[in-house]
Amino acid sequence: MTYSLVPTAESLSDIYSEKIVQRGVRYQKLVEQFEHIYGEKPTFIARAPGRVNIIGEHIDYCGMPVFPMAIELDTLVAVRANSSTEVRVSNSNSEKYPSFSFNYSPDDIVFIDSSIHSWGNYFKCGYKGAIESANLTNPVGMDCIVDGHVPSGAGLSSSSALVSCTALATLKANNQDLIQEQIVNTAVSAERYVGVNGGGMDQTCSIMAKQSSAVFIEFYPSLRTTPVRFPKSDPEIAFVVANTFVVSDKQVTAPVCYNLRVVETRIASLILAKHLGLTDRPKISGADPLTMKIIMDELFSEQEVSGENSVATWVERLEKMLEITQSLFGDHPNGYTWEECADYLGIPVEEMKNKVHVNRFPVRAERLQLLKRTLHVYSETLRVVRFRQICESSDANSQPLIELGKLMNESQESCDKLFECSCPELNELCEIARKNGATGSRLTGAGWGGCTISMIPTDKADEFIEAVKKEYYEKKFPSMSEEELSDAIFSTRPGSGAFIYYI
Ligand code: NG1
Ligand code: MG
Repeated sequence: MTYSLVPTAESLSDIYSEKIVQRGVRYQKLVEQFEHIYGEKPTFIARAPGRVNIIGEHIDYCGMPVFPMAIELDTLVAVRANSSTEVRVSNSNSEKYPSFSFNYSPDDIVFIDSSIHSWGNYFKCGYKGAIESANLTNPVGMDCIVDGHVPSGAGLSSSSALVSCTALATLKANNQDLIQEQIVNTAVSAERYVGVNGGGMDQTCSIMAKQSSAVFIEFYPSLRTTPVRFPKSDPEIAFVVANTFVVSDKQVTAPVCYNLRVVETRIASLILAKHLGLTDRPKISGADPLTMKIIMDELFSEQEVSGENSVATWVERLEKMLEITQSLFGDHPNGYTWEECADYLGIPVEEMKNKVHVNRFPVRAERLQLLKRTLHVYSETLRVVRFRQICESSDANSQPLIELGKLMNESQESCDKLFECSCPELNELCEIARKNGATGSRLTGAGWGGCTISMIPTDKADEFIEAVKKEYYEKKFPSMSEEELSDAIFSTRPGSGAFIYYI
């Protein structure tokens, strides 16, 4: 399937339905602003949404499936090709996000200084990724205005919305029709230019999500997305996002947080492969990166299974991996030194570091917590698979709000205790949410700050929001305005994926 460069029927109905007034005004305003700055109308507006992860945290880069949904908040990039080689970029909020411009040059195709934290880096990532993946040697110049409505630093993937949107816009401006998967891959590797060794969940969700559904995303052996609807329940299921206002800047903390977690899971995978005698298998020796999903698939590759993707198969394999993890790493509850890991692998520390790309994504740590991280990855995957199963089962006696909520709570516990990516404020907000009727509440996105997502019966959502405002926000931020509060905590439903809107 080629990526639809005109709005799909779904996105069209999305534009022209209840949201028409609101969206119409926003698009119109952006067009006028564009004309004011550049003297002509844009030719199209690319749009990509933020996302919230419902369950499956920090396992995308381990090759494991995740379960996010696109949110209705999105980023727009209005574009017109110009006749120069210059790319000029403004922002609708120019006070906070100053304009910049750059020139395409074949030798130095857009320099991104990841040590400087600037919004423009995300635009440049998307641009650079698009130029490289389409092999463009003579790209058109572009005039652009960015209009972002996804709150930043909150775990809602404002960054990936911008990177995906810019990649899409750049490809479109250069008349490139790539298939959806290529656009996803472009956006995923593009975002790594800011120095975070991210997985592919956010960009995949932003580009491929379908209206009214969450997305079950599988990464290995190949990218596959399955739209999944939340189960009917009485009362219906609602989701509320709440921001802790602990700003976790992944790019700044990467060496001791995000990138370190990636390295810990990669080293654990190398050791697992050796322990299980799999190192000579071509799929293992040739894998870069070697992930926990590859290990699991290889270990069971010779086993006869009834259905590769049946829930029973997933559960059986994951439970076995949890047992192996416990017996392999269980006698080191406080972690390993770099030397201990390298000794086990029989290679020098430097060689091991190179294998897990510490040179490109530097990390700092005395000890590597292989037991805790691996237990999290395999158990979180089990929760993702069960979550999907509950969504898709039509058992009239089930209580999806309770069962799904329980999995979300277990995920939070694991993120906190095993993956250590929560923080006191996230834990507090989850507690407050549960006390006030959420059946499940957990951090969403990378963590260490940012937002929680809570599952709540629809008929309790308003009451719930009021209670959390009182118990969290009024205590911590007494001077917060009503408007700020409505950005801090809001209910959300699955929105549609990226599209291009022609002017
Ligand atoms: P955030 O920090 O919320 O954008 C990150 C990664 C995801 C995933 C989650 C944790 C990027 C672009 N995103 O999300 O791939 O690993 O953390 O589940 O790096
Ligand atoms: Mg992000």
